[in-house]
Amino acid sequence: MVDMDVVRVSKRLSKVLRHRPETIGITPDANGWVDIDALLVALAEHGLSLTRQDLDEVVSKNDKKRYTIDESGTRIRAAQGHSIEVRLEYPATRPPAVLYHGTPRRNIGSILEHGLDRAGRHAVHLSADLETASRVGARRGEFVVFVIDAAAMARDGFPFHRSDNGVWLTERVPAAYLTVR
Ligand code: HQG
Repeated sequence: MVDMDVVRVSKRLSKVLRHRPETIGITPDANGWVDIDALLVALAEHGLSLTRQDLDEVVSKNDKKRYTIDESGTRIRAAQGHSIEVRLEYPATRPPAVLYHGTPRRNIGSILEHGLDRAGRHAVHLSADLETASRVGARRGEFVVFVIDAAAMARDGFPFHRSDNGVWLTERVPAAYLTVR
């Protein structure tokens, strides 16, 4: 597959596995998994014909490793980023002392006042390194990076989870644990 198609297919997968599975008539299970054979049939019925090999290529070439195929090789899900209700069931994991979150500059005031909330996704997404957080922020233009005192949050009992693709997830970040970098 050419790179452009890999990106195009990935965007479609993101839509159906994270946000709108009903657009191709599939229903992920409670943990977000979808049977791969059924997914390929549903995609083909909705205008995207793909072989299993194509799918494996999209998954392995994906720049952020957005999709996970289970150990049996029969099911796929998005590693994070869902807006559909999902239980990802990553184990609670002790975070690094500091985590980062990049966001458009216009959000500063609101975030300093209210903290970070999930905003429609199933969790707040945090990055272990500044570069990744900057890239996330830069998607929407001028941005700032918040530094999160994850050690203090963990100490205060906030659970953290690390997704299969290395994104740190937590339910919310109260303003007290945030500073602008
Ligand atoms: C903001 C992409 C005002 C928050 C990225 C963010 C990431 C607030 C936006 C992944 C707020 C939600 C997730 C508050 C949060 N006031 N704004 N109180 N609390 N926000 O896209 O973290 O390519 O749902 O700062 O690379 O930007 O899709 O989250 O700007 O990894 O795989 O509300 O999505 O990955 O936006 O991005 P998003 P995000 P993919």
